[in-house]
Amino acid sequence: MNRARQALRQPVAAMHRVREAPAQPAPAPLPGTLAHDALTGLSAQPKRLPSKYFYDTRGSRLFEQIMRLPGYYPTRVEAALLRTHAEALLAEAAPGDAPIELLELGCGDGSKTLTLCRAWLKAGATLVYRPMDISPQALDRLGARMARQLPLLPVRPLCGDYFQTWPIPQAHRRQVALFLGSNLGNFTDAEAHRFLRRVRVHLRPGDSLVLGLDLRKDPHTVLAAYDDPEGVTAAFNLNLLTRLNRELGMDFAPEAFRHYASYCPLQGVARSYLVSQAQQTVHSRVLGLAFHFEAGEVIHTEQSQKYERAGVQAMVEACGFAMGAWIEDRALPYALVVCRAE
Ligand code: AVJ
Repeated sequence: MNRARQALRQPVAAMHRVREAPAQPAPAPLPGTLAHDALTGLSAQPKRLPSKYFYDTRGSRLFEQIMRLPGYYPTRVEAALLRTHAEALLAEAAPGDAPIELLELGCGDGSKTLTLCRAWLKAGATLVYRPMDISPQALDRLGARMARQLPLLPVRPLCGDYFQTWPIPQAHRRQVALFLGSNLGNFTDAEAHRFLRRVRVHLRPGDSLVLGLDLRKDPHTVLAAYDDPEGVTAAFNLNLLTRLNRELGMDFAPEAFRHYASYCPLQGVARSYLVSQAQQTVHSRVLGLAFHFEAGEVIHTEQSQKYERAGVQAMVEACGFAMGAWIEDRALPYALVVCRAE
């Protein structure tokens, strides 16, 4: 068989990642880094990039803009639930009057939690607020805001990976962990289970985890939350390419890709993609590699699971929790779920 025929017989996947001959071969990136995840994801079929890389400085600012969009209901609905049901939540998540260590996993800008803490203090709780985040800047901003708006609340931030910085429980304190914003929905099923099990390992009987979860609803409503006419979500999605250009020396032309959002009501999953508008090849100086795109080929960049009650109950029970209170907005289905460590 001649060489040309052999080349034709190569599997298509092998042709999608072209190793160029760099002056020096790039060292294999370490697992858990952007370089590693981009290399793996862009070599895969279909291509994917992890959504956790959305949140650089510009991405975080764009996400704050998303949270103010008229169509992005989760933030507003969750904030209203926390405001309206703060006392019920306190009674469910931390019955009795032991002092509470409130651990917020991923702190965001803290406005929802500010309302919650104010209500809990007013209800007589003894409370220390421990926002956890990998971004020191986010924690600084949050700390300053809390000091201004709720000076009576002790705030002790924890910077780093949740499970590496998780504080050792104190005998007389109850830990209440908060994981809001339907952030759990970005995980695959397997990742969500693993995450919940790891949280459970750190808690003791009597402690609890409060989840904020977006629920299944009219597909039009969900889709509109991920495909705004203002184009903010598109900019948020495309910013991932700008980040790869900066951090991996890539040459993506963001205008050569388009944001595409979908919602599958059967699986209850919203998905976001970047669609290549032409056949093109993109290079990375850092990786010493090129990646080929067909016209219309997609990079899968995010999934947001929408839940239903039975599924949540099965999931939290499989992870060692008992499902406690389920506080739901009926108009725009969204729930605060108290998961009790037993
Ligand atoms: C912060 C992950 C919950 O999935 O709804 C918003 C992020 N992506 N619009 C979500 C997001 C596009 C958001 N989470």
